[in-house]
Amino acid sequence: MAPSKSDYSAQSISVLKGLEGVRKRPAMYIGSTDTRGLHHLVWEVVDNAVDEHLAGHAKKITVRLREDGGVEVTDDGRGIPVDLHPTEKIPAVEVALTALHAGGKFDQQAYAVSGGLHGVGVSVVNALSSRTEVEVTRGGARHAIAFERGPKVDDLTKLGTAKGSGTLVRFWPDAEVFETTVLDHDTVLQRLKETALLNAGLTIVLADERDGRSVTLSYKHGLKDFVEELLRGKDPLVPAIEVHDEREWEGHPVALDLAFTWSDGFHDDRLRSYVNIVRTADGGTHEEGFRRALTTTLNRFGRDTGALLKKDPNLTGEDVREGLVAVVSIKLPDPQFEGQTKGRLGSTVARSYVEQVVAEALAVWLEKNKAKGRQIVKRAAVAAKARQAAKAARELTRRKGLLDTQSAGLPGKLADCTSRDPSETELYVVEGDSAGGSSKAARDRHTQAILPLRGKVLNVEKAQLTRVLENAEIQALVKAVGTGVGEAYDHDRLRYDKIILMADADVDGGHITTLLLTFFYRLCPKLIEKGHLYLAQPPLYQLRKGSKVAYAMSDPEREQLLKRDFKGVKNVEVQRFKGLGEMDADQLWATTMDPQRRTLLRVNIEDAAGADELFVLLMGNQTDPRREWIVSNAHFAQELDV
Ligand code: 0RA
Repeated sequence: MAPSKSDYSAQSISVLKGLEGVRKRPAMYIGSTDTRGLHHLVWEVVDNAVDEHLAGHAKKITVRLREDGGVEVTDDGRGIPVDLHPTEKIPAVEVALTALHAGGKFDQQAYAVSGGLHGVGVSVVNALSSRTEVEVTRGGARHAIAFERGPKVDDLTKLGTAKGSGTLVRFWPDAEVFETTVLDHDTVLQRLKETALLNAGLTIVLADERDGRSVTLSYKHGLKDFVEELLRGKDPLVPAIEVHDEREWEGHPVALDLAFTWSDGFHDDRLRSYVNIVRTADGGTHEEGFRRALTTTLNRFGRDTGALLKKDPNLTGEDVREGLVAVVSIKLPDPQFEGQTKGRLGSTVARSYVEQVVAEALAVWLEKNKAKGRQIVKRAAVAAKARQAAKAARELTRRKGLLDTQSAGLPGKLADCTSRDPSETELYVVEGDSAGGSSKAARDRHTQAILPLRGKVLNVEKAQLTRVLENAEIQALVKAVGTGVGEAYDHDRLRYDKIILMADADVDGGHITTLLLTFFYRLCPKLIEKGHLYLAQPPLYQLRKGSKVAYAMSDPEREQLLKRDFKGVKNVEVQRFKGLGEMDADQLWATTMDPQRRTLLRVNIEDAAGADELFVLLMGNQTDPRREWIVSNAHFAQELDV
């Protein structure tokens, strides 16, 4: 039978007063009583089991979400001690469940490096649960004890003999406390996955008995696997660089686990940081140390090896973080958290420690991987240039209130179409005056407008968007399109359904297309996002025998046509078009402009990450013909038969 309250010693009464306090002000202990606070209970119990893993014992943790709303967390660690607590004279497991911050587990010195310092304690979970049951297997026997809303309701009893060791905590979050007691599968899964990734060799099972879903999470390579996850299928520039360190720093036992690389797949950074296995969503001193080390070490390496030229400015933190994917996990005793959600590490020891260790390790890695290192530095330098150009272009747009179309009429060079229904119209942006001439002759003048741009004028240095905007050709383009650019962009003013860039399939044509795409991407990305920007696909070859004519976009296609459509035919006349200007109006119509027969590539920004990749690519020393980079960026330009 459960003892009545009067059975408790004076000490125990004060202990229970503590738990009453938790019930009165739950938010002080778990942040809130909404769904976040609810999930906090699970993290608390799981973190205790993870600590047992970090102490070198538990290998497997099972989290069961029960049909009746309860949660069960099992580990195969040593088991919470069941012997009598020396001063309290009650079983240690009872102390752990009823005393706020009780027991040796929470002794900072003993668990300095193995985490476990963050928790508010499993007693808080007990206080906020309608019922909590704990089963401990230890010393050849299985024991059980139970609590309700804090106080013990069943004394510790031996259930029988049992092999092995471990702890089971089963609790039912209290509906009197929480706004909701329904746990979210995905939220739990994500957190457990993160925990498994940070603890190589630990197996975590999530068994959701409410719908039968069961997931086993186990990662061999830990942080390397984590970086792999964060890459989400994008290729890394180099295999993840790993750093593992454990030492005494300014009198504190500290440890660092780190894995990082870069990817062209995106242009923000994907940096995750942790302190004692707890996520620091707002960063803090450990992240600062890491970033400083990256910036100073890469700048030094860049200067020493000439990857950074004399005229290049130093790389900034932002530059070296472009495309960075990193997981920083540190352990230190008594970490100080700051900010409203306590998501930022404030402890200053972490900054100098991480900076020092990363700077050393990265310098060693760079020494061994010089070519890759230069590539990393060069990439950051490109990012810097792109950023400067974009900033300058934005400022210019703002300064001039530039290019909002109300201010001026249509450009003189525009051969507009007669239709005023923007849903059926197309604007061909054509490089060169001669191509402009043949396309004007070829077009369907009801729906197709032609704007010739003079290539030479346009062929300005790529990274200089500012100069592009001052360019008369580009200003004509903006006026024809109608939307304005930058902050003045107004999608409803778009004058054509399709803006089609038509350039020669050679290096110069590629340059111009690259420039125009960069321009659209930076100054009217909406137009791309909404699917209005296209690339025409003029052919490279015409094959003819008598009245039989075929066109090929590439050398392989030409060979294929010769083998298939002209099989056995002698003396096929093969004409290579050096540029659009070499095609007559009929040829241009048949191959590139007739909506029934042409192929257009729709410029398609699938997601922001892909766009960033494109931008870096465009801003780099990318000089290949358009066709080549489109092929290698298939997610950007999608083939479409229109
Ligand atoms: C205190 C001391 C020892 C283990 C634990 C607590 C412990 C706590 C939890 C919570 C969930 N699972 C757990 N497993 C172990 C060490 C006792 C010893 O020296 O054997």
